[in-house]
Amino acid sequence: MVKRSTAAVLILSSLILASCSQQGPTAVGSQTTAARPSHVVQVRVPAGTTREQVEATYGAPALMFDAQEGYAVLGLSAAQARGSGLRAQNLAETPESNLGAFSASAIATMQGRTMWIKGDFSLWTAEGRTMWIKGQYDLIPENNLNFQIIRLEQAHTLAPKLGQGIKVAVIDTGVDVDHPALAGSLAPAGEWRDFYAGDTNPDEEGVLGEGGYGHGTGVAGIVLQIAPKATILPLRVLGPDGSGDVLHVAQAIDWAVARGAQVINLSLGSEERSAIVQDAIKRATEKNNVLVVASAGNENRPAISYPAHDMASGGAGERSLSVGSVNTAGLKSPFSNYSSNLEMVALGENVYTPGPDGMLVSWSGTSMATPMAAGGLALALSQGIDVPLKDLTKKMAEKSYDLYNNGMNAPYKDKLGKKGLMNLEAFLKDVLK
Ligand SMILES: [Ca+2]
Ligand SMILES: [Ca+2]
Repeated sequence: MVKRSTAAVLILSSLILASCSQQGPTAVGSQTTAARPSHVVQVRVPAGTTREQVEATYGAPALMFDAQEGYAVLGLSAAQARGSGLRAQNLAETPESNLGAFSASAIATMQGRTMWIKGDFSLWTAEGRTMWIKGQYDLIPENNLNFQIIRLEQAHTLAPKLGQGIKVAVIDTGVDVDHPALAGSLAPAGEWRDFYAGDTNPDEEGVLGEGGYGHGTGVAGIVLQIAPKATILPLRVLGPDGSGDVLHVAQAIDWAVARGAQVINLSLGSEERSAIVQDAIKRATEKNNVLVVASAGNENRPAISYPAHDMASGGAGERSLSVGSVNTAGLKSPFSNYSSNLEMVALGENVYTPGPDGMLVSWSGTSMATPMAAGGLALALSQGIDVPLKDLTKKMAEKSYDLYNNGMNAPYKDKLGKKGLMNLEAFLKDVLK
């Protein structure tokens, strides 16, 4: 199980995970086949209506349906989205293009090497959840500087429950469910889901160095480096190329809420606002008190991706946090999107984390900064907070380091968060009981 072969170092070229449309895969041997319609649209459902009635009314399958909440999401063909073949055309909302609308927010892979060559793996097992023996950051020493900057050691002293009892949903490419670094940290298998393929096993699929393979494992591994006793709920919505559908992202958010996730990590984004995904986030945050973090995206644009885009203000601003990336000098990462509605940044360059097949890999992207925030929120929640839950994400942003002193980051003034870089010690001192 523990791989001790000679460390094969694999240098992989940088790549951008572009969002692109794709044909739906056929789920082999799975319980259900993933629904991958061309378009989706949300409709209101009057009280007492059944799913069958909705489907009969529109002549389209209701792929999400909740009569209590009063909504259904219909899967439409391209022709139906254009206005033919749908029985009821008085749609309140415009059909959204479904396929491949979201993509993982990691610009770069990484060096990959076999993990655990130093024999430290026992620290990752179910029995030994404490990451940092003797206060030294020596399990993945490449991360030491990153973690010193965000004050992780002090955070672990302040929040010794280390995320215990907090379920963090990682909605992503799946995870390597057999990785020794995740052993004992995953939610019960009955709660796992692969929305992309339509089965119950969210194991990563793909080839290391291609597309999004390993992205979700890396994200989960970062959450656990910050909050070593948190529980990861792996939900797969992104395919091997790192892109995924509106429908699956929305379904996964609802699923995470129903399975008791307290934090949802979305290291993914889209240039288009999805009303369906926004509504799912609203149900999570406003109705169910779940905290949602999302990445700003990696196109070096003066605008951040959706759903992060809508997390700064209004009702959608509470219990949510948009996260961009800076380097260890506090300067904007070359890839990170930036905007006056970006709330905070963390460290997203060359972050080392578990990869599929027992590997250790390094990634760069706002995708890597985001789970640092998710882990920090899990630390706070496990320890018990002294502020209203709705204010917790705002506090995290407020207690971050100022990144604009002395003209620093001048071209991006107030666009890497009002303050800037996550500081877990200052955050926890402010919010813990
Ligand atoms: Ca699967
Ligand atoms: Ca917010």
